[in-house]
Amino acid sequence: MVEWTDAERKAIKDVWGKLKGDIIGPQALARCLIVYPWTQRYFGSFGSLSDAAAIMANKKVAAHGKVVLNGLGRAVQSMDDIKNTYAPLSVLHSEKLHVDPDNFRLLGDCLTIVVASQLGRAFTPDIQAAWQKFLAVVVSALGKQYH
Ligand code: HNI
Repeated sequence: MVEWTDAERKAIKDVWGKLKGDIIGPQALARCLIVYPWTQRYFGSFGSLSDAAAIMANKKVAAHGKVVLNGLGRAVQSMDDIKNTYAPLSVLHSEKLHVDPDNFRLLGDCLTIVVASQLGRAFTPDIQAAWQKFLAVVVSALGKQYH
């Protein structure tokens, strides 16, 4: 069971409150597909992902980026039970989508970069530390149902 300090809880809720999900989600997913091109293999039904411009302009990528960010919102709302909250999502990514769980961390890193660029100076080392801990818990929970 993960322990959160009051400062960590506040930092994560504050960051979440500042994020423009409609922008951050699409940007993070697009960045992941561009920086780590092997992640494209799971999105064969999304149309053209032929280069960075195509990925950034792809409406299905943008829509799915919002879905992923909404999924992350569920973890923010249930910080004390992320593992159980994410159990069905973990099963889905493992058994149906067959997503290599290493990719969760890669998407998380892209998300952090996009968050940092949106928050600028407000993304202090302390805030980043809480945010990375939160993402590490999310990544671990998403990987829990793999066997
Ligand atoms: Ni992911 C579907 C959340 C990482 C590939 N993913 C979802 C859905 C949510 C979600 C929510 C929709 C589920 C449903 O329809 O019931 N995914 C998340 C979260 C992370 C994540 C919170 C990490 C932070 N997913 C990844 C990664 C990949 C990925 C890293 C592949 C590289 N996800 C998918 C695919 C789908 C998906 C593929 C199905 C898309 C579709 O609509 O066909």
